[in-house]
Amino acid sequence: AAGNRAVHYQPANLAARAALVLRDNDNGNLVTASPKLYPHMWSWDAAFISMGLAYLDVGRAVRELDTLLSAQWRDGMIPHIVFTSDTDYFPGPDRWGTDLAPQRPDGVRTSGICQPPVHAIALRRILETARKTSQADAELAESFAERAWSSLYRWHRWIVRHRMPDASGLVAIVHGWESGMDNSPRWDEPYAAVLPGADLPPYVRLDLLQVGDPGERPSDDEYDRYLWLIEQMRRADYNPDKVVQTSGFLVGDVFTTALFALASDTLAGIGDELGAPEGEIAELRRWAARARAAVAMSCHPETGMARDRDMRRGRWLATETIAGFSPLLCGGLAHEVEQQLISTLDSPRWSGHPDLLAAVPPSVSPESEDFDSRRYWRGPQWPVITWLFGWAFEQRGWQRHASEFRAQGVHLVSDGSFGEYYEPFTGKPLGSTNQSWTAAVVLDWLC
Ligand code: 9WN
Repeated sequence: AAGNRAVHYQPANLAARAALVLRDNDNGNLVTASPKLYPHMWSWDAAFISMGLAYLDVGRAVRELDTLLSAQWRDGMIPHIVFTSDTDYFPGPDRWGTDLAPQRPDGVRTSGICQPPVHAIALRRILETARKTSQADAELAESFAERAWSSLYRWHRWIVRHRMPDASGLVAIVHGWESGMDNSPRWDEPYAAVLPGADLPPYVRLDLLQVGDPGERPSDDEYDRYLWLIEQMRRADYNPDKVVQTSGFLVGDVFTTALFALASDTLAGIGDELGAPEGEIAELRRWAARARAAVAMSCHPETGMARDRDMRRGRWLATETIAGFSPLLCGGLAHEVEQQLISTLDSPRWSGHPDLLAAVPPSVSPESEDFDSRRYWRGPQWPVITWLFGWAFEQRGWQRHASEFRAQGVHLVSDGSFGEYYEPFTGKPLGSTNQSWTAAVVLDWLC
């Protein structure tokens, strides 16, 4: 049925199929991000996946986050990939070469960068789900939360200590992969300044063997830059401060900053319930306030859209992408400015575009000259991103908007293929099918 828009699953059947995707991708202690393209655990995928697993088995959801946290680096960083023994993904652990980094975790191989900090959001969701099912589930989730809280606090503290290097207050990333939106036009300008050295060791891309059309993935030129940045980090021994000093790519990521604000407040709230140390809870709230202010400060004076910042060159990056709506995730704007941003999101330039199959925001506006309807983060719609905005809207009391996003998100995925991302006009699933985080958000939408 994959990709056949004539097929349309009813909610109960769609949820059942989503559960099967998670079961099929489960290797016992981790659910791989997808069956073939991504045969390992990814950090922010794992957060969404655990939230989906909670609807099936709270113990299994907890095990997923336990697996991720057992790969946390000694300094607090949660790495972006936890590797299984599968060798079909490139770059694998040998190419990352993190085995020599002094802060690496014992007994598991990981990449050497991170991804957006959405884990506290997943923990909140797991607690809510577990409390609705049974007393035993609630106790299981709560005892996990007690165990995990300080690990998540250390993760947020790592971001503050090592990734807020300038006065903008934005969270810095040292690789486009850290944003989770790898080849977004957001990064075109900073990547143009990354010039791969002649001593970049040769490599063979494996991702192109898994997708039918290379036009759905980043280009070779982009991959050279991705690999060159890894080379630079290896040479800095993955020392976090040295990496920030030496990386050819250092960008204040406004979307990650908004998620950091949202997740820090969420973690503080969980901390209140658990009786976590008051000083640490207060710190989380201060970090959230600072990040929220940084997101608001980044907004373009005319369009109101939030901007990333090239920290190497001290320049705002005003490309028109979904990240421009970051302030809606975490708040912090004056009421009228926020209303204007919501109108832009709903307008024909974005979710209200008349040609969209489902009225959820694409990764890049179809009206932008950067838009490419099939290429990864340069135009397609990503169900997880819709989920994030919907969840944030619910927290902010915008129930109507949240349920519209949920209904339209379900419409997008109702073909039952669980695409990684979707062509916005036809709804064709692109990249991988049976992508775990897509299945997870579907469970959250429907259960
Ligand atoms: C690189 C796993 C990950 C997601 C990212 C998505 C993609 C990897 C890749 O897949 O990135 O990290 O090889 O393309 O961009 O958001 O976490 O699903």
